Amino acid sequence: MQSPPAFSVSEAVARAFEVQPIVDIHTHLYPIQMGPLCLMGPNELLTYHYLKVETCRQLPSGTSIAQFNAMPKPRQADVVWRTLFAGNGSPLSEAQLGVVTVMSSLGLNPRSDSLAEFRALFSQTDPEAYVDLVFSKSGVSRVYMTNDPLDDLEGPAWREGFERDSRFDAALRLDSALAGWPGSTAKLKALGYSVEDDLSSRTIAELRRYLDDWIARMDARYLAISLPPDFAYPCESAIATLLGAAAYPTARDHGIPAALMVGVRRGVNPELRDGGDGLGKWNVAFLENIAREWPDVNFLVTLLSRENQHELCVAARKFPNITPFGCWWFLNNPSIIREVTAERLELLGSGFVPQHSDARVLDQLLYKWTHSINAIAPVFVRKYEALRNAGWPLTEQDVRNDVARMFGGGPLGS
Ligand code: FIX
Ligand code: ZN
Repeated sequence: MQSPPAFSVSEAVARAFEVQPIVDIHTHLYPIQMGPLCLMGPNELLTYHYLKVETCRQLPSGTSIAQFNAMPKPRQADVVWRTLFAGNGSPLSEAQLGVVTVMSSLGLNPRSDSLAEFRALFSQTDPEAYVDLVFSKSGVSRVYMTNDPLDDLEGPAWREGFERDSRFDAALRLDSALAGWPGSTAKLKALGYSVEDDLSSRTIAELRRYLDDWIARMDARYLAISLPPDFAYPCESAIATLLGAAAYPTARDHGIPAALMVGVRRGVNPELRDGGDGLGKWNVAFLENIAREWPDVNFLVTLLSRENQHELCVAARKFPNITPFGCWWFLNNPSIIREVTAERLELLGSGFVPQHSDARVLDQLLYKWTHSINAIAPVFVRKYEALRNAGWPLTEQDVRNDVARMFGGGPLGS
C-alpha cells in the first residue's frame, strides 16, 4: 500500500477552508433589491441587538433603556460605540470582537474614537459594490434568508416583485403563520387564504395552499420554525397540530427539509425588544417523536440550549432524518463552538452542518465566519491527526471533500 505524500494537517485544513465557498444556511440577510430589509453599514452593525443588549448593561448615567430605544439609529450607534468601544474596558465579548474584526477587515481603525471613518467608507461605496466586497472577503458564496410573506415589510416586496440576487436563497419561515394560532388568520385571509380560527380540514387545506404557493413563489429550499422549550409533540396544541397536519406533509410532498429551531423564550425582557429573548432546555424525546412519525422528512435541527447539544447528537444517531446544524445564537461563541463541533464529529462523523451565521447585518459575514472557522479548524486538525495516527492514509483531498460536504450547504446542496 503506497503511503500518500506527507503533508501538514493544519495547513491542509487551513487551505481547505480558504478554497471552500461557504453556503450559510441560516441568516436574516436580504438582497439590496428587497429595500429596507437589507441591513448593512456601521449604523446597522453597531445597533445589532446583541450589542444593544450589552450597551444596556452599562448605559451612560441619565440614559434609560426606554430613552436609548427611542433614539434614532445613528445616535444609538454612537452610544453603543462610546459605551462598548471607546471607553469602558476592552471590547472582549464575541459581539464586540466581531465589530473589531469587521472594521479591521475593511481597513478601518477599530480603535477610532468615533464611527466617522467607517461611515465615510460606507457612504462612499456603491451598495452593490459593498455587497460584492463583503461576499468576496468573507468567503461566503450563498446565504439562505429567513422569509416571511406575512411580514409587513417583506410581504409587499414579494408582491411588487424584485430582481433576485442569486446569492440569496429562500427559506420559508412559519413562525408568524403557525405559532400563536389563530393570531395569523387575518393576515392569511388578506392574502386570499380562507382560513378560520378552528383547525378544520378546510383551514388545514388553505394553510397547505399558502405553503405550496409561497414555496413556489420564493423557490424556498426549506421550511423553518422557531419554537419554545416547552413545545411538545405529539400534543393537542395548535402549533403541534399545524406542524403535523400542514408543515410536515408539505415538506414531504415538496421533498424539502423542515428546520426546527427550538429553545427560544421570546420576550423574557420585553424592554430589550429584539434583544429581549432568552432560552430554555427542550425535551429531545419530542424530536424523536417527530422524526419517528415523519421518516420521509429531513429535519434540520438546531437547539438553543447548550445542555441539549449532546442529546441532539444522540437523537441524530437514532434517526437518520435528523441533521444538526449550526451553533445557534447564544451558542455562537468560540468556547461553545469548539465543544459542540468536537462532540458532533465524535458522534456523527461528517453527518452534520457545523455552522450557520444567523447574520442580520451583511457586514457580519466578515466576522461570524472568520471567528467560527478559527474555532472549528483546530477541532478538525485534532480529529484528522488522530485519524492519521490510527493508520488511515489521509490525503489532502479527503480534507477538502469533508469541508465541502459540511460547509457547502450540507443536505441543502451546494
Ligand atoms: O429565530 C431566529 O431565527 C433567531 O436567530 C432570531 O430570532 C434572533 O433574534 C437572532 O438573530 C439571533 O442571533
Ligand atoms: Zn435566526
